Amino acid sequence: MAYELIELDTDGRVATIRLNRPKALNALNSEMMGEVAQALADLEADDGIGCVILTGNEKAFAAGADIKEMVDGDYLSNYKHDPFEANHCAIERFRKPIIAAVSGYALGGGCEIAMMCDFIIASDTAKFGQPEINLGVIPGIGGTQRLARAVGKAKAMDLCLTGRMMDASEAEHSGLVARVVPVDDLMDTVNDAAKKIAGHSQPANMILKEVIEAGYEMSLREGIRFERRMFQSLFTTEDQKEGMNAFIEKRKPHFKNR
Ligand code: CO8
Repeated sequence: MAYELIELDTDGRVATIRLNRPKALNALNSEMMGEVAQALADLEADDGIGCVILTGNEKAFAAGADIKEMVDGDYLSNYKHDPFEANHCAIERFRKPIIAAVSGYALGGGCEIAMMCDFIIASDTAKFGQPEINLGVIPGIGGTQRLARAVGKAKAMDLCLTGRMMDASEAEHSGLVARVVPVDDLMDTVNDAAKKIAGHSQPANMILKEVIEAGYEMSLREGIRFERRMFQSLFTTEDQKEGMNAFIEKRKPHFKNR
């Protein structure tokens, strides 16, 4: 499928979705997020893809939801058609590993979609924030919830109530970001991580993601029990036999993703 506002590239088992509205700092409009949702649906169905990277450009991952598209919105049409739910939430529903590669601005909805990914690798030029309060609104696609879980209540309150930006170093120290690398190394670093992930057993990757995510909605005891059941379930896969036998035979595993 031809896309207008994103670029989709594949390299072996890794696919990269690049948000591509540079003049608007990749502001998230419905068309672009519809394309992201479509691309993710195709990549999820494609057994040849094991990991996805979501990125922007050097100046902006995304500077938020498109304010010009939102300005005339009204409650009833937002409620009835919920333009945010279907498209943006395709990222949080995506079942294969997805990494956000963030350089420049990740603000408002941009920060929120980065947080929907499994983890964020940022360049040292990245800036994160939830500045919606400056527009008379609040985060609307999970920012208040995911940010508080990632960085704790105090910093989430600080960021959301003041609308200030947080640099890459503060984001890493507060737990929002997994790694920070020099801007010129960002895509190589993320590609290396994505290739490594895509080379693992796909059922194990998907179950791992599901178990960690589920833990946020469960007690510790329930989470541990769920982890144990899912660990046991992986002994139904050929990949478990291959992975363990490869270790014993001192060779690299060749996972068949089943
Ligand atoms: N929406 C629409 N256009 C934008 C946005 C945006 N969020 N951000 C930047 N742009 C446009 C500007 O209007 C400008 O366009 P033009 O050249 O036509 O005037 C162009 O991008 C470049 O922007 P600036 O000239 O402002 O660039 P600067 O380098 O001076 O400033 C900033 C960069 C600081 C990032 C600044 O652009 C800015 O503050 N942007 C808005 C950030 C913001 O408030 N984001 C939150 C938006 S609300 C939100 O995300 C709600 C999420 C919940 C709902 C999810 C639904 C999708």
